[in-house]
Amino acid sequence: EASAKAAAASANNGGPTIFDKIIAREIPSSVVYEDDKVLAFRDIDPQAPVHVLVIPKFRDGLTQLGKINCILSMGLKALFWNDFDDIWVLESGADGQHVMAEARHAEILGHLLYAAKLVAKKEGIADGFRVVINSGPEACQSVYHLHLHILGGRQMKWPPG
Ligand code: DGP
Repeated sequence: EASAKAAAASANNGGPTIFDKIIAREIPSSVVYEDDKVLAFRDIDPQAPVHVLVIPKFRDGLTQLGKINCILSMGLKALFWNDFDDIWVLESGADGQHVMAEARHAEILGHLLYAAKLVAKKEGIADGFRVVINSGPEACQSVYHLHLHILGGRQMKWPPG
């Protein structure tokens, strides 16, 4: 457990993550759902028959073309939401440890949960599924780019480990 915690802590260097490469299609993933704000893809290390991650696409690690596409798809909203780096604090705060949502993130946070439901429906698990956010080393977060885990297709237990 200590080593899992250490690995999780050292994973957080505040820089771009593997998920940036997934968004940019620099590394392949099995995409389940995508829209202008979020991307959902299968976890590489599934903990249930269905294990999908949903992540926000807006962040500094986007390619230039990705950023232009974001601005085009968001339209005027992008002008008010003018700093793509803002989303960074969703993934890794100044102290590098916590999800630090602020009021302006409410829309994307809500959209992530909405997308989670769409994924659950698409995957045939809408009758019973779990949504998890691991936040910080004590939760063994290993990738510091905000992501929702959607787990289902088996009987879940509580409490989680
Ligand atoms: P967390 O512990 O909450 O930070 O979960 C990160 C998840 O990301 C973990 O379940 C494994 C998954 N993951 C890590 N690298 C990759 C990758 O390259 N591709 C995919 N599809 N999933 C990955």
